[in-house]
Amino acid sequence: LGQKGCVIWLTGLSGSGKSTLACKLDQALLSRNKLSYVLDGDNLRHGLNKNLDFSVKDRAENIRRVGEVAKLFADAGLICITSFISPYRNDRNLCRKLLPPGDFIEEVYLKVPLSICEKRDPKGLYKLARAGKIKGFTGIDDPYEEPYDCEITMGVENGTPEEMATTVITFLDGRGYL
Ligand code: GGZ
Repeated sequence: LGQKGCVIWLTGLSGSGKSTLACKLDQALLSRNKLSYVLDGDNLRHGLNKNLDFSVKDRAENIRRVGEVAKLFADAGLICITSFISPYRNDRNLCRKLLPPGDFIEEVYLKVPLSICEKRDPKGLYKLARAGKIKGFTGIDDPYEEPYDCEITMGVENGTPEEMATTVITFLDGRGYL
């Protein structure tokens, strides 16, 4: 296969652009004949994790399972892209420890201000959260803990999703994953 598995762990608020970046990364890797797979709320929270809600405890379990599944994909030699808010530093760090040293995880923080995410509000969820119709919404009445030491931090000033994907790909290339 000529490919070493790894995990690209995207983290950031709802509306920060994780799904869009995940999709662009997936396409960019495919065009380089690299096998990749995106794990996100659509394929995990609706299936394996459908018994989990957004409490602190269930978010931790959501992220733990995502980490374990991502590890399996990486073991299989794929580049696994995970797209979850993963708001708690401790949960993310536990996932980091699941992967053999040097094999993980390139943590990519989409640092987009709440005001911009809230303006985008693609699913209208921020509006519902502000109206008190969703409780414990990340950024509104639930915390997002910024990474201290992630590999890549990017925001709107770093260009289009395509350009951000190129940045991540260049980084992976430099790490010998491609
Ligand atoms: C945050 C919530 C919540 C609450 C539902 N808080 O924009 P979206 O819709 O697609 O992204 C959000 C998604 C977050 O799921 P994750 O599995 O990524 O979260 S975590 O990593 O914290 O486990 C949002 C929707 O689910 N959503 N309720 N209370 N986001």
